[in-house]
Amino acid sequence: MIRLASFALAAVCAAISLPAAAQFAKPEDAIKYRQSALFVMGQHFSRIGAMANGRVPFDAAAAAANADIVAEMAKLPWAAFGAGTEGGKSKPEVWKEAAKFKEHQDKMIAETGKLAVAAKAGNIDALKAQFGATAGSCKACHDSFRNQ
Ligand code: ASC
Repeated sequence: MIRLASFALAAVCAAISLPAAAQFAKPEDAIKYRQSALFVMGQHFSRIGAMANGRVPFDAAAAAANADIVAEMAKLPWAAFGAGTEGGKSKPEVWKEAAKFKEHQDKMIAETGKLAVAAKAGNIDALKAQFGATAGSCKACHDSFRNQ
């Protein structure tokens, strides 16, 4: 039993310390994973956008719940851009300009964190402003790193 438990622990530790690319069985899985994470994030972000743009009535609790999901999802895609996972809509610059790509990731994670804070303030104007700043961080990265 102890031996089984220590084997399981060793396997978990190895999984955590492996390079990100090795966490996906194949490159297509990494591409699907990052596209899925960005899709889910986009769905919840657009629900906030609908409120920010006045297409649906402002609902503070819904905005806060959606913004929390956006902020969590924003952390996920990046581990799936490892070496050997070129493809999808990604431009080669993702791998050629890794430092710049990382700056965009960090900026987007920071903006979505601020969006979650703004959404909890229950103030539509603060939400609108931070929705715009967050969308700007999405767009800036897409302009340089995503094929349309
Ligand atoms: C969205 C969404 C994006 C961004 C981007 C901002 O709602 O899905 O990718 O905003 O369009 O320009």
